[in-house]
Amino acid sequence: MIQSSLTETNAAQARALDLLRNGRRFLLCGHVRPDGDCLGAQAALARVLTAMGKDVWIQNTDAPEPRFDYLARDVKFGVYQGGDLPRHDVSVLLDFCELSRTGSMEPALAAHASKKLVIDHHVAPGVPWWDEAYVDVRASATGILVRRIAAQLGVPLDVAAARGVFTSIVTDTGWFKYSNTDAETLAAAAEMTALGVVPNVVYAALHQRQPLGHPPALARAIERLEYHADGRLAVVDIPLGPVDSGALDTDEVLDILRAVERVEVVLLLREMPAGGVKLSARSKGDFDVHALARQFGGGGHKKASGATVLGTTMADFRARLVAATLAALGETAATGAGPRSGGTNQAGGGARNGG
Ligand SMILES: [Mn+2]
Repeated sequence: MIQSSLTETNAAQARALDLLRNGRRFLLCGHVRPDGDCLGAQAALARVLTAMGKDVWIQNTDAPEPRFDYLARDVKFGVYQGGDLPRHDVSVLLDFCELSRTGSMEPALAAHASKKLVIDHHVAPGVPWWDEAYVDVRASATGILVRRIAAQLGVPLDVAAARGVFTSIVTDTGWFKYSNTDAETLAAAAEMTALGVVPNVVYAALHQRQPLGHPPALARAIERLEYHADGRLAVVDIPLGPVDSGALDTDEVLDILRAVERVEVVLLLREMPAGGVKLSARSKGDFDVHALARQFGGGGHKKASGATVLGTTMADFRARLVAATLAALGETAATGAGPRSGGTNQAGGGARNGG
């Protein structure tokens, strides 16, 4: 089973491999605010293509967070400054498939004559617009797909590529604790370790370099917890201001809320400095947060999805989102009540009301 996913391809994946073999100059693009899977997959694919003698540029709208410095030592993560893109004949989108998620690079990428290749493990919304795609929605991380691609191209991974794949895996599986962790994931992690990745060093780099403000920011975020539907739904909204969300590891907030036995769905909302509200939705059981996020123009996976909603206020979006979630849970929201009152159990003795 593990071997077969490493060697077997479907027709679309075979065409994607041909494009990687035949292309000469590659531009690897990530989504805005690239996460560990996106950056890890970019790093790994950059090393693989470089080993094949290709010219490779990585370019994202946003610079990697400092915790990814250990990846940036081996590959250069370019930041798009506007204007012309590097000369290239294949653009590769890793860990997403919507051109709009490249942020400010979108117009330049859309106008460029390059072939567009998507390497992704998300459920694709809408009509396919790309030239080729290497997609498997069952893969736990995009980095897993890059490992498969390297094997299928016959290119061994070096330790820098292995660090990328390992980073992808641990980011998207929450260090092997989410339901997407499968045998291929663990086999890949073992292989990357054999190639020289030191797991505890990666863990320390990613998770033990928080600023002094992190625990207080975490505490203030958790204080905003509100339960609905007898605790089946946990909601935290973080407005601009009171919580320094720059100092906050939101995955940690989501993990803490999911640890509550009754909680089935967690919704984390953040007011964004540039406007709009960003949603991170997680499910612990059968609840489909992908279907929920789709209602608000987002996407992702069944148990982990997100959306960024522009032109709304936190209160308005939150009310619509909670109502949609309660409906999907088969719960009826209390009528005639604001989002913070009826049908809501205040957490922490109503700590919420003070803020
Ligand atoms: Mn991913």
